[in-house]
Amino acid sequence: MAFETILYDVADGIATITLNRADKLNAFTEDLHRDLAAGLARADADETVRCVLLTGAGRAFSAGQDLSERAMMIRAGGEGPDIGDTVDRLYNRLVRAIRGARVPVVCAVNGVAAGAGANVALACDIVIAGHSAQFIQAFCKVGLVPDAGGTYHLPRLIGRARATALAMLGDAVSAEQAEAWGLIWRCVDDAALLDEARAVARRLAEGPTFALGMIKRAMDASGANTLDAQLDLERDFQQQAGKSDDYREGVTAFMDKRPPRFRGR
Ligand code: T3D
Repeated sequence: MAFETILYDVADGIATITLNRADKLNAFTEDLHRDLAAGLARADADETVRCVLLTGAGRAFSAGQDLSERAMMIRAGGEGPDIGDTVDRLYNRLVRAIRGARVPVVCAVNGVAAGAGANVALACDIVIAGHSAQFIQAFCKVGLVPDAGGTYHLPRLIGRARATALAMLGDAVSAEQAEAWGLIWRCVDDAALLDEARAVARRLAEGPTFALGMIKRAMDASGANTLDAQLDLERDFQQQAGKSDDYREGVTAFMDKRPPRFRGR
């Protein structure tokens, strides 16, 4: 299947997905959702893919929902759009696809990330942003509530006080501030963003994919689990990881004093 609104490329075990509606700041339409969902599914089904790198074309990562589509529906009169339906069908599916992905998802935030654009970025496993990037919970400015997992991830990442103020005021957070608050992993020079993100993606793609997938699931489970439940989960995951080829390779490589060659199994 050819994509109209994303670029999709696989090299060195990394599937790079680029949101490609630069003239509209990569705002989300039904078409972009369709292509992104298909791109993520393709990467998940391709066993040669051991990391996904998500970024945007042009000067923005994503300005969130395409409001021109919504404006047309509102102007047409009637009840207006049922955006609960689109959140359910499109944004929730997208965030579930990122969190449920078999492999780590790295996000390179190349410019402004607003509304659902910000929260899609924050749903990724490792987020790296260029200095010029900004994170804006723009929803309140159009009378909406943060979606795409914002009310889940924001308080967990930066605490309730900051999360609530950002959601209620809609102020922009610079990439530097985002790094200082722990909203993202790292803020880097704009010119170095893609190289830095690719370097992280390459390390992950050469890593123990099976264990990395379980690390992802363990981190997600910890938000709702008790310590006892989390200890049990760690036992179960460790049991499975301990049976992997990569564990054997890791221990053997350590004893041989050489770097491991993980095959992702
Ligand atoms: O509806 C549902 O399904 C519910 C789901 C909701 C999820 C959401 O994401 S709600 C929040 C939607 N997003 C926003 O409210 C953000 C709107 N955009 C902005 O606030 C600003 O554009 C930015 C802060 C992102 C960037 O500002 P700036 O000054 O760098 O650029 P600009 O001049 O505002 O935008 C450049 C162009 O992109 C402009 O088009 P033009 O005039 O050059 O033809 C602008 O209209 C367009 N654009 C920007 N954001 C959107 C957009 N077009 C459609 N939808 C957008 N979200």
